[in-house]
Amino acid sequence: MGRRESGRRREKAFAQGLMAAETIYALSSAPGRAGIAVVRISGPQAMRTAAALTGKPLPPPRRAAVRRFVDAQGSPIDDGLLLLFPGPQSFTGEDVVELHVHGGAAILEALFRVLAGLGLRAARAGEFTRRAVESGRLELTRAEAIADLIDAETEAQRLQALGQYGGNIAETCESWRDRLLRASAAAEAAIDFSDEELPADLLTGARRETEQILQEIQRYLDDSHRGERIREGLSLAVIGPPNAGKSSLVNALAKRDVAIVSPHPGTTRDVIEVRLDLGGYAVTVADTAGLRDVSDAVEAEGVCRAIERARSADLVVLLRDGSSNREDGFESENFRADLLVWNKFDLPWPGERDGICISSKSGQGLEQLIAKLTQLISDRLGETTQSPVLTRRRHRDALEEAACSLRLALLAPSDRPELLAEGLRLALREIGRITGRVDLEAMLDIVFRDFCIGK
Ligand SMILES: Nc1nc2c(ncn2[C@@H]2O[C@H](COP(=O)(O)OP(=O)(O)OP(=O)(O)O)[C@@H](O)[C@H]2O)c(=O)[nH]1
Ligand SMILES: [Mg+2]
Repeated sequence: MGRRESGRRREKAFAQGLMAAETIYALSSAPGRAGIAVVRISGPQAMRTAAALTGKPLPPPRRAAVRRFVDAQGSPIDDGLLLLFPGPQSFTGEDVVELHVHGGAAILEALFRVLAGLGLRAARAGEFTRRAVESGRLELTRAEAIADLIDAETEAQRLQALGQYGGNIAETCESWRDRLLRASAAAEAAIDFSDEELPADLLTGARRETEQILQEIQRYLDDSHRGERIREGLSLAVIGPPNAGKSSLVNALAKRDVAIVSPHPGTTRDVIEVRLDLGGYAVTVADTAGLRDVSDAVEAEGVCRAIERARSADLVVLLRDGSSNREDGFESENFRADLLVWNKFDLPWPGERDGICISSKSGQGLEQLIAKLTQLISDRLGETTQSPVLTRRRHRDALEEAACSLRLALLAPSDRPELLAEGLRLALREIGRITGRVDLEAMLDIVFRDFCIGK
């Protein structure tokens, strides 16, 4: 490390030390008019602040007390509840105070003015959770799970985030860490001591354990990105000939007018996306231009985009007009689609149709279609209650690096235990990064980039 670099690190550590000593506050409930607003305070001045705000003896820890909150002159701000969580048994590990006041803009404005007057600082996005991680109260993966819980829009996302908050990934990483540390100790011993001084199967045992862990990590990596897909949502493309009713179907699924519908073939030109909750899964549904040979340059571009989207989507629904007698050229065998759906069931049909039959207009068959799509998604993702999954690119990258180091470690010849030890060391480092045991500061910046204020 260069001198400048080390100087910068010292500066950063110093600034963080100062920051940690600051007492912070934030509105932890949603902004806007509300019955109740929860304001959270964390830091060394928290208890003193609570006393100054109430002018009364403080209630016992974790017991709600009704108090009148007052400003520096003793003028009332509002009546509410006061709750104290002395550190280190608090969310952040510091002294934490919660004020439940009425959720009005003027009350909060007055309260924040008093808090600022007492020398407190408004919290930055994610700062409470960040302090919890820094004080060792929370692993990084559980901090990420809090952000995911807040952002969860669907049942699958909620269950997955809850599982991660419960320690799914963290516990697995910790157990790999423990086992790798033991294997590592064996490899280090083999470097320092001669064969005669060591148990005969010490190194073979360490290698066997390394192989086993490598297999387990590989199983996690081979999960077809299930966790990331649940978190970020799957993509579904609706494609088909012009006028089949693709835009009408997307509107019916979204229960609102997202795309323009008209009797003119070639209405939709761009890919129009809408995010939906389909049977508990987050899905981005794409309406696309009707596929046909066209000379119009704009529509041709739309057709190209539709095909591209169909190629990249996780699921493709081919929608055709069941009422039409005319051949549309979309025989399912020459077109890759996960589901064939016939539309316009409300009109007279020339004959039996093979596939799901719906009417985007009347809503007939839509429930059946949604059930079928949900089943396809869940088949693809597996049950959400199944074994823990990687929910972020960050986890996957670290595990891929760890697997790579373990593979190299296993290539080490038996008379070169130092190579085995080095591979294990590198793998340990990568796994430690997932939970924040290693490189905590660097990881914090990455993880807390997309947090909200008051968390
Ligand atoms: N009777 C009936 N008409 C429908 C149904 N779904 C759509 N339509 C009509 O079919 C016409 C075309 O509908 P769109 O949803 O615009 O079709 P599209 O597949 O998006 O067409 P393009 O964007 O041109 O590719 C409109 O006049 C709709 O009102 C249905 O279930 N029943
Ligand atoms: Mg359309």
